[in-house]
Amino acid sequence: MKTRAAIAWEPNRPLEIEEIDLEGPKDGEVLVRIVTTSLCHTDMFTLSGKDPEGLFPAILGHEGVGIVEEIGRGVTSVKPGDHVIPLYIPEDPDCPYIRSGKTNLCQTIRETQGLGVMPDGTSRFSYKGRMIHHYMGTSTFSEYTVLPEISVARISTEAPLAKASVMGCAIPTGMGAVRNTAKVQPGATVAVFGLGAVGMAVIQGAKMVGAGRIIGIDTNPSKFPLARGLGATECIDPKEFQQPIHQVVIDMTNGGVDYAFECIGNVNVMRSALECCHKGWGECTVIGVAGAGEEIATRPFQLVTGRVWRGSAFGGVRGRSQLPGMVDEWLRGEFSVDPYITHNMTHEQINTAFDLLHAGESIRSVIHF
Ligand code: NAD
Ligand code: DAO
Ligand code: ZN
Repeated sequence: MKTRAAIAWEPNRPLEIEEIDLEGPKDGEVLVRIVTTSLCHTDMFTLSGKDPEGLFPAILGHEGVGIVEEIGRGVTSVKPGDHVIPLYIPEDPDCPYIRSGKTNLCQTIRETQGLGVMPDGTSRFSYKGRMIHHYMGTSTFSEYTVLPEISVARISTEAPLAKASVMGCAIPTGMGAVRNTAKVQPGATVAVFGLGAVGMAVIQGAKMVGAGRIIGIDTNPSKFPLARGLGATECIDPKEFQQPIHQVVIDMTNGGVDYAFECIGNVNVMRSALECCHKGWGECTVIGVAGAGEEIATRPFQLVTGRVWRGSAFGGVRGRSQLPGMVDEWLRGEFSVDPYITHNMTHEQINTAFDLLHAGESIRSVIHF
């Protein structure tokens, strides 16, 4: 079949919308019509060429929602008409990592997904006979995409598809990091570095679990009103201080925070986020994705004296078994996705979404097909 898709031909080149060829779902695969997709910093990072796994040409996009149109042989858990969120971390109940109960990092299709192809080693996308890579196993910047059955989460048909794309990455990543990874305790003091959609979801998650103080930190103060609206008790701009930001936070909190989250992808800030944690118990969760070849550093004594450094992917959320429940929380009114959606646009305007995110002017742009 044909589908309209935004092709990333090479790093730093605007996406080009073309009608491309899409092969139908093979065994164990599903064809999904994407209704909306939103732009995450990670798509922009891959287009920048700094992503160690970035492959070109590719159909980017990993934060989306759609409707199952067709299923391949052997697919039993979804059917045409189901509403689904594509998962860049699949969930195969037979994967030993999933069976361990210790992680959401399903490995069943890890190798082929990293190579930009489907589990049989081939791509479903092509343009004038040239193979185009899948991206993160999702490729939601195409009106139609093909995914493995284990890479879709069936959600309630009550969820408005015009908004649900943000449940495909930012919100579960931030909220999940608070609940599943850091396990923030009621009354805790929390520092959030980076107030994009991911940082905002950390703030919202921290408020929901009853954190006492939530300190938002960003070099772009235009993010502060929304952060306060979602639950930040204080917001600070590192540029306004003479001292290093970790020292500022330590001074504000009588020795450091209980939990810090890095939601930027900056290795220097990852260090600050660790070092602003309280001696003896403070825990830093790294969510931001750093560029190829970058490394983090600290004095080992920071760890010897009780601080913990850890990371979180997709908020530790197991997509098929846990994401539908998070969507239900949204539908019950336990949180709102509206504050994250600062812009709505058409597929043809997708490069504007990149410009807005790059300029720090958007939280999430939702692209409607
Ligand atoms: P975003 O671009 O919307 O937000 C980043 C924020 O960081 C911006 O508000 C920016 O002003 C701020 N910032 C930049 N440099 C700063 C500095 N030195 N100090 C303080 N603030 C600074 O990005 P996003 O979509 O919210 O994503 C955030 C990060 O999380 C990215 O690195 C993205 O790749 C990553 N991510 C990781 C996962 C995961 O599962 N681990 C999932 C989604 C996104
Ligand atoms: O299992 O080795 C693995 C990696 C799984 C993918 C983890 C991706 C999480 C970070 C990328 C940001 C997503 C928007
Ligand atoms: Zn993302």
